[in-house]
Amino acid sequence: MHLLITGGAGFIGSHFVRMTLSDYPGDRVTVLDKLTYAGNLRNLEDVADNPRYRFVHGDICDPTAVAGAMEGVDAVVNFAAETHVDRSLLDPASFIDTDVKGAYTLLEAVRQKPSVRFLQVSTDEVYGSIESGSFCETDRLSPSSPYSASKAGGEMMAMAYRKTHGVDIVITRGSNNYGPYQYPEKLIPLFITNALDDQPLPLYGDGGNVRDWIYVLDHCRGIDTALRKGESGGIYNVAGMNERDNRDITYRILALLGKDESLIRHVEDRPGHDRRYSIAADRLLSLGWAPRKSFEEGMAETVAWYRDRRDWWEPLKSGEHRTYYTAMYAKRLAEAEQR
Ligand code: NAD
Ligand code: TDX
Repeated sequence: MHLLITGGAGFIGSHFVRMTLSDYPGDRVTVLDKLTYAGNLRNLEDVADNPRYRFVHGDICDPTAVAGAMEGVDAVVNFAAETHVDRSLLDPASFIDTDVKGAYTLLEAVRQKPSVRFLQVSTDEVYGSIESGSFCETDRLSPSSPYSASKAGGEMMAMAYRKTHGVDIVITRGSNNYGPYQYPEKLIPLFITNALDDQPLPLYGDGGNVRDWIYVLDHCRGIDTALRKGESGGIYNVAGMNERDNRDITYRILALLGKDESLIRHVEDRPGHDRRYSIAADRLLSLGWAPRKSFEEGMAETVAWYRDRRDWWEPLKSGEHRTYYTAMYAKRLAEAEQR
């Protein structure tokens, strides 16, 4: 199989590229990536010389770049997206462009090639918050942020192209990922790298928000199962079955690094902050997938990776991230210091 992996230079996409090349020796991979602040060719260094891998620098909103990258492919796996909820509060326009218009542009191209399967990588955030129990795939979507609304829009576009044009689409909705190569703006890598530098950990609100955490490779294997075994038009939740509140995550990181709880700062909450995410993965489990990595092992490995790979994250934190971090946290951290 020849796969077009959009957003393959990002966190999850780069793991998916590595997994595909290693698990399927007959497969080829083309990556199409715009290399935004979150895209990083260093994430793909170890496959750069693989003759079954090709990189195309381009935007999924650009029909010409998409047509070129799609030459000869059997399936498209769309990871490309703007992905950070906090940034979607500061600048929603880029989310609507990539997460909705980008999906539409890819679907227009796939529509010309009836044998190509299109997998839209989506998120549990499209369901919104749930107080108790877990969402299943037939539940109503109720996104809370411009990010999750844009992701829901991308899904809707995929469903419309199936109904209207018969495009072979599959959708996955994954839980919160963690692992190596995650950009240091998301909770886990931000807190690990801040703690390594003895910088404050800005915990939103009371820290009681719950997320279902999945190790990145388990998510990739779930997407791969849906791609290869899922039914056309199928939607598959990819759950970690591992719910934790943000306080638990924070204390775990501090304990693994031997750092003091005094680094924690309770800062002003994220507007529209979803209290709890929870999804049931029965459909995907019935296809033979299950998460393999325990949270204890995955977190220990992830913390060790960031401890050993300052060469990877220090340049990111001193670049564009510094401007973003100041805009996002300076006021909140100053207020927290005054309390
Ligand atoms: P990421 O932010 O690390 O990477 C996104 C990648 O997409 C980057 O390489 C970036 O350069 C690329 N990109 C952005 N806009 C583009 C465009 N217009 N054209 C081409 N490339 C573009 O994201 P991630 O955390 O790896 O998430 C990947 C996908 O998985 C996203 O679709 C996201 O919504 C979904 N997802 C993420 C999580 C999570 O916890 N991170 C959970 C569930 C689903
Ligand atoms: O500094 C912080 N302090 C804090 O308390 C940050 C960055 C986050 N948080 C909280 C907010 C959330 O309750 O931690 C939790 C996780 O936050 P994020 O890492 O920003 O993830 P989340 O908002 O849950 O969204 C993620 O999961 C689903 C990804 O960013 C999405 O791309 C994915 O679709």
